[in-house]
Formats: sequence, C-alpha cells, structure tokens
Amino acid sequence: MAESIADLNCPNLQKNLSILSPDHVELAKMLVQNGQSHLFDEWPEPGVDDEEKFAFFYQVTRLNASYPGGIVQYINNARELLADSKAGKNPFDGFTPSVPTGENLTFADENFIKYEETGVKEAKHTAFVLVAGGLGERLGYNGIKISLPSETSTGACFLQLYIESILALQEASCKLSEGESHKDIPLAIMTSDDTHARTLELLESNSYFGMKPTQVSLLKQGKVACLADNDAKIAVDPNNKYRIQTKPHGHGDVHSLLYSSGLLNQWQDAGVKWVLFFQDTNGLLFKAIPASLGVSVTKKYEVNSLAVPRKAKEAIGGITKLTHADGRTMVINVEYNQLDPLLRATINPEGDVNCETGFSPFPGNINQLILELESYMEELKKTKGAIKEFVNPKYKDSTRTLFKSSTRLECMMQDYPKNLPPTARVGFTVMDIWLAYAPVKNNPEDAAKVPKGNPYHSATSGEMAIYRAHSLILRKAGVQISDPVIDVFNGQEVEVWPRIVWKPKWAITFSDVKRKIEGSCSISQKSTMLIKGRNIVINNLSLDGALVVDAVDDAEVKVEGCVQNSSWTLEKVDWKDTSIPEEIRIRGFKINKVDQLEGNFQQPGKYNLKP
Ligand code: UGB
Repeated sequence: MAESIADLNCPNLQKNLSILSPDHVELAKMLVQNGQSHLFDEWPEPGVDDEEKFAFFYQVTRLNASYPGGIVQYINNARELLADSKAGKNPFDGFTPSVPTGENLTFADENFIKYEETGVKEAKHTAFVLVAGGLGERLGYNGIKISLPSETSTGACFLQLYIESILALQEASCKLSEGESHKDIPLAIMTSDDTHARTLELLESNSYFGMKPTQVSLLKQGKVACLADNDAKIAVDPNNKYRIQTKPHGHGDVHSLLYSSGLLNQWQDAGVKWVLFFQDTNGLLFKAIPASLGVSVTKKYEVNSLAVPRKAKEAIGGITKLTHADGRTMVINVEYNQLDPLLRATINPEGDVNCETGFSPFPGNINQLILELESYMEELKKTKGAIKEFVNPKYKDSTRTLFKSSTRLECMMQDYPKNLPPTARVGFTVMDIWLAYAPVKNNPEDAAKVPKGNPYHSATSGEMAIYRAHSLILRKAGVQISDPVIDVFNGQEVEVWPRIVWKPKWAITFSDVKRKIEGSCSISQKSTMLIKGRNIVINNLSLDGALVVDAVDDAEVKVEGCVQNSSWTLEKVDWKDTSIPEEIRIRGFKINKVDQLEGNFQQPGKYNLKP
C-alpha cells in the first residue's frame, strides 16, 4: 500500500499514511489519481486534527456512494460538461425549436369539466411527489418554504394546503368508486440537509395535517461536490480545510431517489398508475390538478407537463418542440437561461420575445409533471433514475478559465423525457395562469424590480393570486364579484380582489363549487369570505364584510342573507421592518380582523347562518 501512495507524489498524504485505514487509502488514491491531490495540500502531520481527517474520508465515502458511478464518474462528467461550456457549445446543437401543440384547456367549459371528472376518478390511483429540497435562495426566507402561509387570511401554510388538497382528492375519488376498497393516496417529499429536519418537525407538530404518517415518505437528497476550475478540481470548503464544499444537485435527483428507495414498486403493488410531481410554493397548483390528470388519462400520456402562457424572459422554462437535423424530435422544457440563446441561434434573431398575443409563443413550464408509472418504471430500470446534467459556471472573464465562485453539476426533474424514445407519448397541458400558477420565489426587493408586466413571483403576488383565483371561480359559478382595486405593497402593483378562500374539502373541482352556490349571491371588494367546512351551501348571500364559516363534516350549514360589517382590512407594512414577523413583512401587508360574522358548527346537524 505504502509504495503506491508514495508513487502518487502527494507528500501530505504520504506523511499521514500511519493514521489511515485501508479504506481511507483507497479513497485517497482514487482522489489523487483523478486530479484531486490539492485536497490534501493543507494537511498537517499525524497527531494534528486526526478526527477532522477521518471526517473528511467519511464525507468522501458518502459523496462516492450517493452519485451513480461514484466520484470518479462525477469528475469525468464534470470535465466533459465544463469543456463544452468553455467552448461555448450549445447543448441544443443541431436542433431547431418550434412551438409544440398540446392540450389547451379553458377553465369551466364542457371539456374542462369532463377532464376534471376523469381526473378525480383517477386520483386514487395517483402518488404525489413534492420536491422540497431547495434552499429558496432567491426568496431569502429563513424558514423552509413549505412552512410559509400560502395566504394570511386563513394562515394555512403551503404544506397544509397541499396535504388537505390530496386528502380532499382522496375522499372525492374513493366516493366515486363505491364497492372498491378505500385507498390512501401516498405522498413522497424530497428534502435535503437544508430542509429535512424542519420538514419532519412541521409534519409532526401538526399531526401530518390530517394525513396518516404512513402515507408520507421523506426522501432526502444528498449534495454534490463543488468544482473550482475547468479541470473539475473539487473545491475545498472555505470554512474547513478538511471538508469538500458541496451544493445541491437540483430537483432532478428525485428520479434516482424514487428508484433507489423502492417506493415505486410499493406504489405499483398498491395499484398506483400515475406519479404527480410538484413544487414547493404554488398555492394554485391543486386547482389545475384534477383536469390535468384527466388529460393524462384520456390521452394516455406517459409524460404530461403542466404549462401556462409565458411572458418572454420570465424565469420559467419554455416547452419546446426540438427537431434535429437527423430527424429526431422531442417535446421538452428548454430552461429560461437557454431559451433566448437557442432562439437567437436558430429561428429568431430577437431571441426570447413575446408574439402578438403578448406572450412568448412557447408555453411556460410550471414543473408539475404527471408520469405514467408503468412506463416510468421501465425507463428507470435502464437509467436508475440518472438525469442528463448540465453545468452553469459564472466565468471571471472572456477567457472562460476562472470561475467567480465554485460551480457544480446540476440536473432538473423536467429533463426526464430527454432519454425517452421518440415513440413515447409525451404531451403537455396549458391552463390559465390565474388558475394554475403563482409561485413564491422572489424576495420583495427583487420582485419590485421585475420588468413591468412580468409576474413578481413574490409572497405578495402569490397571496393575491389565491384571492383572485377564488374570486374568478365564483364569478364563473354565477356569483357577482366586485372588480378588484389596484394597490402597491412592497413596491409591487397588484390587483386586490375580495379575500375569498375555501378549504379543499369544500370544493376540489368547478362542479363542486357550482353545487354549493344557490340563488343570487354577491361579494363586494372589501369582503373576506373563508369557508372551512365540507357541507356549507352559500344561498342568496350578499356579502359586504367578513364572513368565516367553520363546520365539522357532519354539519350541514346554509349561509344566507345580507351580511354587512367593517370586515378585515389590509394594513401596509414595510419588508424592512424587522419588528414584524418575516412571513408577514415579505408580503407588504398585514390583515387586521376588524369585524366579521362567524359561524362555528362543531356538532352534527342542520344549521342556517344568517346575520
Ligand atoms: N428543489 C429541490 O427539491 N432540490 C434542489 O436541489 C433544487 C430545487 P426552484 P427554478 O415553474 O417555477 C424551476 O429553485 O430555478 C425544489 C424549473 O426548472 O424554485 O425557479 C425546490 O424546493 C423551471 O423550468 O426552481 O426553476 C422547488 O420546490 C420553472 O418551471 C423546486 O425544486 C420553474 O421552476 C424548484 O426549485 C417554475
């Protein structure tokens, strides 16, 4: 052993040989032989920091085990991708983009309602996968993003909203198939070291928001080594010379984790047919799920990506048809930073610009994917869930040699179809933005700077979008809803609609909503209406104020009459005011509960709620 280490010409490693186990030596050889001897440059003689040296090898063992093919494969992949990047090679070389055709849905029309029905029926054969390992650097929030209130009228956080939506789908779906046994819909959550403990704590301290703990699986993604230069030299942690600097590998890890965890087999045995992937902060997501699942079922899509009309240069990928010079075609997400150069190099010298509709001709990927389980498992058998990676170094200058800071390989979950054969049934479903997409990604300062007309993707816009969606759905159901007023919070101009929110169990589809509205109803702009029970009917209601109705499942409540009070008001707050809790000040307003009509029905029975 000693000779071979000596041959490696790495004096600091050589001098520590006496304290290293045979496993350590093997790992050290692997690193040095692959151009990483600098990792030992600062190592002192044996007896100094030995525990730290052992911890280094423990980290290397973990990094080696968690990457398909180990560290050597990672370095080789990195060298190849970094060389392409240095040469400015276009990953889409040889491909010409065009606008693909997919299923365009119009909320509330006959087609939409039919798809929703089909989707709800199929929901009990679906497993949900939430990718929630991201740091949320752009948002800069100190907590985990799924713990943020989706809106502050009810205060329900994103995870609560998601779980309650899945439970409502489960209930509705099982009800439609009487005779069949009840099915619990599984939920897997991908976490990372940055989010795992806090995700578990959020679930446990809230009794899993009503889900059975056995329904929920947490899959923790690892990180990958950072790279300091074009030779794929692994970066040393700036805070600890005995550690490799690591960063997240991206949401694409979800496929290899699902594969290696064995969950897919379990799901298949339990009768699951579809796997639905979604992201951490989109409060509208579940408004779009029943219909998009219905599209997957009807069109027999192996892959169905949810999309919305996209504003040029918006930070969401574009769904694009790519046709290669050799005839190959695929329908795939082209990430927002790649779409503009691809278009300039091929079909449009102006790049990523809006067309006459005021939107980019390429639908925007909202990273909600529905995969058909059987074909997904077939594919993963071949790839073990590995996804095509990319690298995005920020170079110091035009020589493209030095990096501003270390980089790493990344992968994205929506790149899954890249490996599929051209015969695969890959499609997408486009829905209205107001119905389907309002993520919370940007901090107030950056949000206020987005180009006029482009979405803010902030906590302010995310909350306002929830009120707008509920208002517009009720309008479609025949309720007279006053127009919104325009106001500015944290430097962002937004529409303020009446603050209407219902729990998913009240209505998960448009047909549910219509069944629960009777007679002629109206809601003024200053109003707040929160519906928290299942069997609540709104009948000839005229609301000009705040109304909060809560009821146990066996209580049937009819809300009617003319409700008028001082309502709940929005008071402006500044995001820089640290005396206000962070989750509130990032919205730019807080809610003052001045007055309301409240009905709380905790016993089974039939009730009327009138002013
Ligand atoms: N995530 C992880 O779980 N692990 C990771 O390592 C990284 C992220 P971002 P971004 O529709 O909104 C995506 O950072 O860059 C989770 C799509 O690529 O919010 O905005 C993380 O917790 C883009 O095409 O993603 O871009 C979060 O839930 C577009 O669709 C999710 O992954 C855009 O989202 C996304 O992470 C969008």
